[in-house]
Amino acid sequence: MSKTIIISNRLPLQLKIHDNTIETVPSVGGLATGMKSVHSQSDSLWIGWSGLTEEEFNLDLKTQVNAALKKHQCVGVPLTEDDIEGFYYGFSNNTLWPLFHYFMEYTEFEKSTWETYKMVNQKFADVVLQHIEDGDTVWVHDYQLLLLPDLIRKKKPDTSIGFFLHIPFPSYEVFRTIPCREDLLKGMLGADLIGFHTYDYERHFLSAVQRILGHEINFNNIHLDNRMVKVDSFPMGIDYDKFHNAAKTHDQKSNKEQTEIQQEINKHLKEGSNQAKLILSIDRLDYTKGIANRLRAFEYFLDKYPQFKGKARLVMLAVPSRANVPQYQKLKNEIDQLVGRINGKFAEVSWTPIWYFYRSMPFENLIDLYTSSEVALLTPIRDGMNLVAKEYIASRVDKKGVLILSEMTGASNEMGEALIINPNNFEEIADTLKFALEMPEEEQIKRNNALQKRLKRYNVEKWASDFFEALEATKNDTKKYILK
Ligand code: ADQ
Repeated sequence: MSKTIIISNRLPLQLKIHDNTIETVPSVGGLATGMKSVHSQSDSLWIGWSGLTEEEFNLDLKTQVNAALKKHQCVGVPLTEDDIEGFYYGFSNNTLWPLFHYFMEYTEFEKSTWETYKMVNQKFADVVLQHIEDGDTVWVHDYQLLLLPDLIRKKKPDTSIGFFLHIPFPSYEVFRTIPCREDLLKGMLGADLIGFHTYDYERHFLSAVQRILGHEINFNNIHLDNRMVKVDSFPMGIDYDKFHNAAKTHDQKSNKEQTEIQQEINKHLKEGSNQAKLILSIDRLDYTKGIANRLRAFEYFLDKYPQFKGKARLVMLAVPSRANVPQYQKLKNEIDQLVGRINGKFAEVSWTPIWYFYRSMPFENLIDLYTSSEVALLTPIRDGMNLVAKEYIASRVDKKGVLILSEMTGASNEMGEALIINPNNFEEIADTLKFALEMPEEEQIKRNNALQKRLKRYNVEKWASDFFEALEATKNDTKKYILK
């Protein structure tokens, strides 16, 4: 019987070693949730890195690891510390990530990390080829595995292969600067269907293919010598019901059942003179997310509209990420300093303008923050989609709350009822914040009603099933094309 093989850099679970035994914890990230419906089918397999390097476990543990993964229909790709250094921290996060997000000044082109990237993509291919059978369908995810579709195609030419990019695809003028541009495009073109979050990313990719490789393009079909590749946009959704239902039960919790964070928030809301509205910001700590800009814009807002001192508070949550890449360490220091400076400048005895958390939070705490904040302020400089924007809206059971969202996120294309801003325009952010904090409730409800309906309909399951249907259809089109 044919099966589906999902491949991503990381597996949808985390492994922990306790007293020489292995424990598995499922990941809660968007991709893991999104693919759950596909992966839970009895005939699916997920291939990726387990999060533990080869150096981290001995032979005995390795058998345990493989058995634990097998229970979850997963297979690990064995990677060493050097692999992770060159492939993940090096080429993926020092070259592709900044380049694809238009941070050319951060983009390093190093031959050695490119060599490791190629070698690790081959390691993924080797594991896939050990498990693939005729008739299987393969879905490869994201920028760490751009070469994989073609590596599989070369050995298994009849396989149906889909590829989805979770980050932006940059404009041709930016993409052309990378020395290995041809190899990257050829790698992706091993797929039958290539998906992006937005039409813009799709257009950028088609234009790069046309200008760099010279292939003929007909609408969104790329004609290769013996095959056709289809390119399309599939905006990723969230598990709407999970967020909405969690927010519903959250409101019914007794004091005792509440999390520590919720008790703190409640205390703050009850403090007599302290009627500050909460402005929420949540991201991984990443330079693409515009966190420093957001802080500066918030400072400018308090300077321009001093009537909000004591009346508004920024709750900023940053999840530690890629902490051993130098740019991320620099950014962390910059943010620490900015928060300290702004709090020092404006704080009063009963009010601090910014609450800053630098850590990952359990799901219940995210829900606490989503449901307690009157405004969400999301200002990425570039962001493939941005799921936090969608999660915030899904969690607003009473339909109140205002989303301020950067026009540089993929999500802004589908969320026109949000207040859309340019993240580099502090004037606009300050004015929009004032507008949001003063927006009448009826207007908030009207906007969120429309947003919620859309998010519920185009949830993450629909995203995955749309992609699979399109892949199936492409396979049939391709057959016709070959027959002609
Ligand atoms: P990310 O850059 O990781 O994803 P995003 O889409 O916002 O960005 O997803 C972040 C996820 O992490 C959200 O589901 C959120 O709930 C969770 N999260 C955030 N802060 C947290 C915290 N403090 N504790 C726990 N969880 C937290 C990449 C691309 C995006 C694209 C996604 C999916 O960069 O543009 O939307 O993939 O394709």
